Amino acid sequence: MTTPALLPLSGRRIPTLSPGASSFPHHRATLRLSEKFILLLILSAFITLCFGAFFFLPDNSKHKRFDFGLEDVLIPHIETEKESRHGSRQVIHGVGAHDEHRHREEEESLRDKIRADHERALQEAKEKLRKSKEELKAEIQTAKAKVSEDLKKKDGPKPLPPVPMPKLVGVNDGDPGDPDTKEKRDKIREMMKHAWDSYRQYGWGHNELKPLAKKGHSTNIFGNSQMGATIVDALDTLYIMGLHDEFKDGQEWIEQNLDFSVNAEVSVFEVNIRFIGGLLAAYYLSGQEVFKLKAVQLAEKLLPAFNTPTGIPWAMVNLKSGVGRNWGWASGGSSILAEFGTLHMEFVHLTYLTGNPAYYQKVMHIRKLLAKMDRPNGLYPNYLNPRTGRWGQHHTSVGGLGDSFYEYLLKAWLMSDKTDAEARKTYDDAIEAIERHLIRKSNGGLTFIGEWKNGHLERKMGHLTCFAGGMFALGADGSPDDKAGHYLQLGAEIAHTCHESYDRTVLKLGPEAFKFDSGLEAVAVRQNEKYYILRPEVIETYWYMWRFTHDPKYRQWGWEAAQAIDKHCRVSGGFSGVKDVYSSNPTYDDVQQSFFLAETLKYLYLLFSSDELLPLENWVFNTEAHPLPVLHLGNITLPGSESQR
Ligand code: DMJ
Repeated sequence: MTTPALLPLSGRRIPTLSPGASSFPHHRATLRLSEKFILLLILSAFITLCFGAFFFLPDNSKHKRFDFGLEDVLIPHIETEKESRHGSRQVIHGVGAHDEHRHREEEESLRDKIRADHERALQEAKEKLRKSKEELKAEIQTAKAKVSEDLKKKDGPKPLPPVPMPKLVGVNDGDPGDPDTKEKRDKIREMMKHAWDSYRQYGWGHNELKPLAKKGHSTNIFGNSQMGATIVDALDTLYIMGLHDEFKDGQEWIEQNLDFSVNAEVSVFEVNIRFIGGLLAAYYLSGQEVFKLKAVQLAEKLLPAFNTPTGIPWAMVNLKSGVGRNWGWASGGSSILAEFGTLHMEFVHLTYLTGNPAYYQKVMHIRKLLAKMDRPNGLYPNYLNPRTGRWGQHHTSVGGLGDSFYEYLLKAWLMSDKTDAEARKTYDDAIEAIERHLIRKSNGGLTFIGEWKNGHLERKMGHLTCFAGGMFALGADGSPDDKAGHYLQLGAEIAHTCHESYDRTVLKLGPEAFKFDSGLEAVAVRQNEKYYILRPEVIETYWYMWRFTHDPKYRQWGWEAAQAIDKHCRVSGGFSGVKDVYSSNPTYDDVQQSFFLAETLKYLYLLFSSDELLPLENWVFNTEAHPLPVLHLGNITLPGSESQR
């Protein structure tokens, strides 16, 4: 197994992997499929060779072909060649010394070509031999799926069917009214301008920006692609802030440059939440068709990731070949709960917009499979093996690796206009188990959510986990046994704890993870947990709490965070993460994360806007803060849903 180099990216920990590393046992019996595949390859190499020999080997055969009466086809070609070389129409009769020399050269180059073809075929066969059984299987499955897809597409891409646009309420200015709040909101818009303009100037088209080096940046979640992640992620924030020129600029780039036929291995989860979510939100807000089309084109490229024995998707997929695989560090090559469990919102919208049942069916299949599985203590482990359908290590987290799975259960219910009762029930049951096993109060009275590891509770909470305060508040209404007040209170307690994690630092910015152990409360202990990378979760919770309570402290806390970001993370080339929030002289990590524009600045802007802007009764924010409208499906049946079959 490879050792993960854990990079602080988004919700997930992304390792550096040695490609092809596999812990798969190569038993004789299990190799049958790949043996067949290899035999097939060798056979095809041999056929290529014969084919080459037949067509390219040399003069005798050519002369014979003249005798067979193909002159009509070939001679005019030779004449034309002659004509162009010598400027006269001569037919070749007889072979002079010069011609003989030329023939020998041609023969020589044909032989070289055949040799090269042969070597290439052998090389390909060798490469196949190096692949694991799992990779070969995935390739075969993908190739099969591609053939059937191509057959279906024979008569070209079909235009998307027109569907009724969901009711779009609250796409307005959201003027907060009072001048002080308005001033704060203007400041947030100015920060967005600075982040965008810097990216526009130094990183345009790259996924992200290095604000100190003033050049483009990309992480391995986007493979080696240049897919303009920041543009796509930022679009809806630009739109709601009224930055229309910037929005247009982004739209133009997308129209002209965003191409998914790239040989890049990307994270299915990240591409879904940032790109598909971002494009869908931009489509709904602006009504521009291009965003919908691009979202659908991209979604098609993700579908091969679901070609696994269980239908639980791979974590990564190559956009060109469709070959998928998992991170080696993820409990023996498992898929990750927060990744395969964070597709539902976008995929339901894709089926709604395209009429293609595949998206809906894929995510419902995941839900059904999970429903059938045993859960230790009612908890969902973070890892699931897509080959065996069994849980990996029994680690449970409401932070990284688990977080947005729970979020999407609740949001599936909200997005269905509260008709998806199954999603709501699954959410309620999961939260009940989380409360019982993971939520505790520290000696100092701070409520925290720990992590379940190796049979005990680790008293540590991640910055990522802080989103849960907002989730509890959002789920309060509709909770069983009339526990709405309880969940709103729980949301408030988590918001308070997370604010403490900011307040107990020098920079007034929160660390990546903080402990509740041996007298230490809400502070990071390990050096590699002291960084802040422009993450949104704490501000996200302030915003939800503000919407549900209108307690002014949430605006105050949000403003403290905004000021701290502007003071400590702003540089001339954009905004950067910092490596130690407990140091008065921190160093920068030199990355302007795309989620800073998609989420952190959007939540801040909404915090200082009126509730009329994107009301929560009509919009559900995906985990990357891209707003998607509630689908009033009461009288619409999604293709592929139970009632259709
Ligand atoms: C974002 O990409 C999403 O919010 C994701 O769900 C987890 N975290 C990052 C930002 O921290």
